[in-house]
Amino acid sequence: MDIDYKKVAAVAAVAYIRPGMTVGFGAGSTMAHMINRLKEVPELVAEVVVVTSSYNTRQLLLEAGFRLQEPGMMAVLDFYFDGCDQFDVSLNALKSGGGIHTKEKLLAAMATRFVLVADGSKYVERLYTTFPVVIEVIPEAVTFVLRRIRELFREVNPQLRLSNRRDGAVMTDNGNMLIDIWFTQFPELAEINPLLKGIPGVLETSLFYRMAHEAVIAGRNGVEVIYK
Ligand code: ABF
Repeated sequence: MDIDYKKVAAVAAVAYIRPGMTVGFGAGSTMAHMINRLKEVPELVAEVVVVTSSYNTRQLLLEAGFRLQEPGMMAVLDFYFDGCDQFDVSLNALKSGGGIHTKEKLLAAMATRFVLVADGSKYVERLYTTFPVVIEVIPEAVTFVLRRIRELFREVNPQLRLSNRRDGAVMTDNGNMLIDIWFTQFPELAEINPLLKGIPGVLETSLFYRMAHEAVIAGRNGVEVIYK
């Protein structure tokens, strides 16, 4: 029988949460596993305030009976948990799947502890270019941003394409567009976000550069916690 390592990691991550905490959750199936596990602990449902960047996760939290707080009312979270597509030994993470990385990155920045929760197969020595860096761009800026990216990254000549969210929607929750940047080799990771976010019209990228404090992963070796 195949073991769902996302679920194993999610169940382990729930152990961080205590009554009285304010906790943020991102999007994806790993977060759904965390919420399902939390539902089995009534005192946590009753005494943990939750925040999320994702409409789907919001629905799961409301159905589970949690008290939901709006991100705009918060400045600090005790924890922010989120899945990812891939992360490396410095806890740099690519979170390109949901198209909601702008809000996810906001909550991650608010958190005293930002914890990635994932199947161990997402943990790699160095990020692969099998995932794009996705940027959220205001619609008026798309053509300009495409041209500027080609100029800035001419040495590595990334492939660019307008993309959509996992649910097929073209516009983000914020009414903006998404551009996938496919590198054949990553430039210096530290330079990617400053270069991209320096382009007028770019809101945020799906590269979470050294933001996470730790990662809870599960695989054939059981559960491991990875620190930077
Ligand atoms: C979102 O969900 C994205 O950042 C990331 O791509 C995806 C991970 O989904 P899953 O937990 O289903 O693997 O957080």
